[in-house]
Amino acid sequence: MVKKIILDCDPGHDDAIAMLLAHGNPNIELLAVTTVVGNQTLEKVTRNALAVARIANITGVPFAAGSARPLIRQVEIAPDIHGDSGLDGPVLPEPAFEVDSRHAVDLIIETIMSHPPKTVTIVPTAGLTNIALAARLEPRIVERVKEVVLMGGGYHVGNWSAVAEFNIKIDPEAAHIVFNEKWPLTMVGLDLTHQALATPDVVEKIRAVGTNPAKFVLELLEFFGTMYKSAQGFDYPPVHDPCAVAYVIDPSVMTTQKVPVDIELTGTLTLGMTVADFRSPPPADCHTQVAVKLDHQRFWDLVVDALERIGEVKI
Ligand code: PIR
Ligand code: CA
Repeated sequence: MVKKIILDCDPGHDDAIAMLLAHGNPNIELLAVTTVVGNQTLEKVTRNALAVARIANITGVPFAAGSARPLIRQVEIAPDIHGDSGLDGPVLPEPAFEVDSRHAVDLIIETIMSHPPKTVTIVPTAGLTNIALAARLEPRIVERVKEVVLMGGGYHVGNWSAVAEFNIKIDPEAAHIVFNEKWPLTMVGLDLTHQALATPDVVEKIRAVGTNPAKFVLELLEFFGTMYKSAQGFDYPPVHDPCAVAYVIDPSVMTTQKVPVDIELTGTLTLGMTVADFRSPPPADCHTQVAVKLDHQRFWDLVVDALERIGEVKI
């Protein structure tokens, strides 16, 4: 069955690969791409999203810019990992089309409300500002969406503090809203995405595809790998965001566990922590689950398959 998704992102190297996976996989219909401040400023990540659209020949999908700052906190960006442009490494083409005139939050709401109930999945791969605002502006979306599958958080380690992950930590109040609404929510956190390493065998498979979009991915991975090595000591970079898309394509690519998750808003050491309660059994009304174990081979096969289907795109 084809899954309809809205991708809310901050490209971002791994966000760009998430876009390519969503576009190239035949079981995904990309309804909209929305952007939010995160890895870089809203202006930069939006420009990057349009550049990726051109590289992969994504047409006929509305792209809209959203929140330029978090709900309460000051803007925090991640140039140490994503560079000054937010997508350093490859040379980016000029966008082939313009952003939609609507605000991302309006586009998210209109997209969900104009489709039948329980048919649209929201896939956030960035801070949750837009999604929180959408839930507050049009509360009926909470009942209406099929599910929320997000990259963010982690029940074991952080990457923006000892215990907090970037996408949650940059707008913890928005994350609190999103995790506490009663929609089915899957947290694809660092516990899972740190298994999605772009190992040398993966890089070789992508190289073998031999197209321009595949070359773009190689250039992204090369920059991302170098930065991840110097900033966080990883031998190979973890490619977070496409994991959330992969779960929507085929949930059996990872194992999950049903547990309540809430967001820490007042801890002095733990602000933005995704506190997961692994006590058994989970409460009957538990609407959240966390991703636990990735099938590395099948995950990367999905990415390579998407690139093969996208094929050559001449710019
Ligand atoms: C990745 C990100 C931010 C900071 C670092 N150090 C690494 C971005 C990725 O785009 C992903 O969505 C998430 N935030 C991982 O924390
Ligand atoms: Ca991201």
